[in-house]
Amino acid sequence: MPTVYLLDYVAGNIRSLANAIEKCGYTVSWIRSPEEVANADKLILPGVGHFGHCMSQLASAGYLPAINAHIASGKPFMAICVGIQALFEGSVEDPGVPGLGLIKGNLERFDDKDKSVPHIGWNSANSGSKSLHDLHPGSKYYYVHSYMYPYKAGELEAQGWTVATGTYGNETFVGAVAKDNILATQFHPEKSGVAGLRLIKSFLTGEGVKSLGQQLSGPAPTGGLTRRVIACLDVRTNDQGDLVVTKGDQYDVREKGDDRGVRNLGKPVEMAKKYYEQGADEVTFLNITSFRDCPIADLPMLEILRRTAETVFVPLTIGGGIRDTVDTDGTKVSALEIATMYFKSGADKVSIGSDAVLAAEEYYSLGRKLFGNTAIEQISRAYGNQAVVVSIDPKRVFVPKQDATRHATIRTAFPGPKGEEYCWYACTIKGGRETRDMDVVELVQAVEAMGAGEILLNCIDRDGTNSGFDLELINQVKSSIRIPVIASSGAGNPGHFEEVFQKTPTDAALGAGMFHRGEYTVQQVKDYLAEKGLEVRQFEG
Ligand code: 1PR
Repeated sequence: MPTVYLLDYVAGNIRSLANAIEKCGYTVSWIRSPEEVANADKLILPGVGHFGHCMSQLASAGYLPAINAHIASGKPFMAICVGIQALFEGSVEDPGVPGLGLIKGNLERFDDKDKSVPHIGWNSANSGSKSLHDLHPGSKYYYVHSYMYPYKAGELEAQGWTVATGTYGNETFVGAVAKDNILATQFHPEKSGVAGLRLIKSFLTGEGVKSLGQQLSGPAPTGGLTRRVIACLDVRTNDQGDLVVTKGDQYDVREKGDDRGVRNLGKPVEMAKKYYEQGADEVTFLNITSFRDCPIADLPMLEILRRTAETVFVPLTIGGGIRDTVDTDGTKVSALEIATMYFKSGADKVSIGSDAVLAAEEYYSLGRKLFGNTAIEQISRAYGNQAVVVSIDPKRVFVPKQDATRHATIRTAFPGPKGEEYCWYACTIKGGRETRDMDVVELVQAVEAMGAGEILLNCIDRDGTNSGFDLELINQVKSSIRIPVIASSGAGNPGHFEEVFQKTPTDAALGAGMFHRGEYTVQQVKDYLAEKGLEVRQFEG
């Protein structure tokens, strides 16, 4: 099999890229020193995290002259995500740190006045009438970034680049560029399903370069960011010791009969693949009992992730047990080390639950000061804030008057048992077993300050009820922060997805039980949303 060389210079999920390359019929060889770059024919520069971190890692390890020499030799070169950013002169993310300067210009941050930042999800890479490798203007690609190069018609073209763009809110940005032997994408082709694999293959075979200038086929071009539909698998060990997908009713995952066994809805790897093939935009695994076990001992979970990443080419999130802990042999293990194990096994994001609440309590008790020592800060510093999700398990608390509590209340359209017209949402830990004196607004604002990139907003009252998402909760949280929110809990039919996208500004919506029980497929939800005029990614087989 022909070989592709991948630069192994940063932490992050590069396993998925290797899996995607192998899926295209190539072997991956890792480059671990600048001297080895000269051996490479086809070279790929993956990128995660900060622009400055990426450039300083490359510079201090002595890679920059070797990369420049590879590009100048005319051998194929591909750069991904922060990799494309490295081609520019610099970035406002880390002013003063120079890029490679192959493209004139400096990266800017998305404006978050009217939209969530980071920009996370499936968006276009539209090269107009020009063919850029095998990009299709009607396909969608997975982006996750806060910084971008704003597109100005004709500017990069005048430097000889073919450009594909995406649009987010009222900003049009550079999604991909190509020139001679160089292809660079702001999106992650290895996480962009079949459309992304097609692009990787086109780069590897060189056919894409030949097709430059040809007329394109495929779906017609459409608008910007799509509505993300996520399938979530709650995973735990059952009484027989097997890791199974389960699903609770208001977090109770045991059967209602006498034996009260753990509800077993299937095998995690197979179910994740099924949802990928139905068109899920992301798959999330929540290891729901790892708060009480040491996740280091949870090697089967790592194996599940590894096997899933071999066949599922959309983003994978893993949650459960991400906190500083002590291994079974007494060794201290940091949350960052646990997250690293997950990233190396194929996770793109980690999701933190209980530990985030405890960290937020400390943040407020210390007068809203941060010392860089929380799991959220450490993981986002190393892997970028887009890699850190905070999963929240709130419960409604009714109060008779708006000022009956110090917490952030809302007037509810669904009064409480004693006719209470106000409520607030209390945060819980340990899978809802313990309620804390902290409301959701306090929590999301604290974790946003710590560097979390996204909120997974569950709701214990709605979980497993099939009664629809808690729109009041979602609106309250969305109005408190700038980072994206995934609405979760209560989805029972495709109409609930339409409702949450129409009646709240949520960035994504997640379903579990209705998919696991086979009542609806992800495809049916997306078809329904498309019928109602909402932009979705159409699955390409
Ligand atoms: O606290 O960092 O160890 O993380 C534990 C994680 O496990 C948290 O993300 C927490 O939400 C989750 N978790 C803990 N216990 C349960 C449980 O169900 N007993 N599951 C649990 C949370 C919520 C969603 C669910 C949606 C949609 N499950 O994942 O999929 O509510 O369900 P639906 O569409 O069927 O209504 P830590």
